[in-house]
Amino acid sequence: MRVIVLGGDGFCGWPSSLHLSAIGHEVTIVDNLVHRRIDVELGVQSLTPIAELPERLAAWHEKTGNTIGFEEIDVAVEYERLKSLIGVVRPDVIVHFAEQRAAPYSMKSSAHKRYTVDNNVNGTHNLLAAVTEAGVDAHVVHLGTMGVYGYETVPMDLPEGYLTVSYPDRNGDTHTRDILYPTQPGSVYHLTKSLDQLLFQFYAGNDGLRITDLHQGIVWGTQTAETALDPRLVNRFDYDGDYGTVLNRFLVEAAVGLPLTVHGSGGQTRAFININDTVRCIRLAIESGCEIDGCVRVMNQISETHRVSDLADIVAELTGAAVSRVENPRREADANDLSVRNDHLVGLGLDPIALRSDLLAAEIDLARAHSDRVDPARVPAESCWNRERVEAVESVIP
Ligand code: NAD
Ligand code: USQ
Repeated sequence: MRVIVLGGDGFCGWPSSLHLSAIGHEVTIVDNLVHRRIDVELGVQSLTPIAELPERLAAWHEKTGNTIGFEEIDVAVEYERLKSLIGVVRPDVIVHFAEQRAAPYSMKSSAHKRYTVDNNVNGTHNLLAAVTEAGVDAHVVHLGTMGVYGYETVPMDLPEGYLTVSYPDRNGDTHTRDILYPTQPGSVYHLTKSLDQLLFQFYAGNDGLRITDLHQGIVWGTQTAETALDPRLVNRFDYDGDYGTVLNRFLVEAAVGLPLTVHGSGGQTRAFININDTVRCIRLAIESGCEIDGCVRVMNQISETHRVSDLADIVAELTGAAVSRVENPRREADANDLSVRNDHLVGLGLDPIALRSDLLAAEIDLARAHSDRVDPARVPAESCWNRERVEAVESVIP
């Protein structure tokens, strides 16, 4: 299949692009390289030394003989270029990773909130409008987030996208329908993913676009079979207080002798997925896409759920690291239960990778190998969700 990967230079997009190319798909990456500029803005660098994208692509060709195309396009701004590329490539599938994806970054200031909304909502809408205007029957596969459901404890396994509701009409007869699960985003970033859902619902209904929205959990791990082929293909690994995600942060903190930064009580339960499963799920979503008809297909892309404090305890036991309970900069429930259905992807063949000590140990080894690249000053999570959180965090600074 011809596949355009929007955001193909990023943490999930790069290994997915390589895997799709390895199994014979014709891949074109679109990226405006903004995450590399955000690294400069934040004064951080990926734990792993990532090559420039042209060098990555040349290394891939050298190692495998496969060619991946690249177009530097800002999908949120350069609508005409995006539309024309879609018209020329006539892709069977467009995978959309190209969004600002860090919740703490989205909450740093009004400017960061506005950038995140402008970038993510315009990017998604430009894509849908361009596919429609170009008249190309491409299956759009979007990376959404589990965070659209919110994290209040509910007495059910979270369904995949839709909630079946029954309600009485004015004659007292009962009607049943599926509605989008009520969203409860916990940050401006998660809010943009909630807005994306409405854009998808509209274009699926109005223009018959074939759309899969993958509600992904927190990704952990770094390397895949393809990124491990050559040091120039290494995947990025964010550990800093804005872009680092919780388990990858704990692994780096442990590797460099810092305490594990558990926010609040650590009772937050979240869904997780290893990067190797992310890549498999993208393949499964793409290769099963012809069956979609009429409404948006939503699949929960998760392998398992864990409580943050349990993850800290597992990493501490493996490494002897200290666990530090820090004031939570986020406005979120201190503790929640979470149980999630992932029947769709399991039904398509996903065999989820569970957290295992050998996999965690491999990540810690990787972090130790690159420990000279870790800047301890960039580890604390300093982006506070609101004034009340600023005051709470400042009140405990010694
Ligand atoms: P990332 O920041 O590493 O990758 C995103 C890529 O998109 C970057 O290379 C960036 O330069 C590019 N990009 C952003 N805006 C763009 C624009 N306007 N035009 C062109 N390119 C643009 O993030 P990631 O971790 O790879 O996440 C990819 C997607 O997966 C995101 O949509 C994110 O919401 C979703 N997701 C990620 C995780 C996770 O834990 N990393 C979990 C769930 C969902
Ligand atoms: N946390 C800590 N200590 C840390 C960092 C985080 O206790 O050092 C806590 C947070 O307070 C939160 C939980 O860990 O309760 C998860 O935080 P995270 O940064 O790992 O995840 P999140 O902000 O939700 O965002 C990440 C990705 C995002 C994706 C989302 C999936 O950055 O792109 O959408 O995971 S999900 O969480 O399922 O919505």
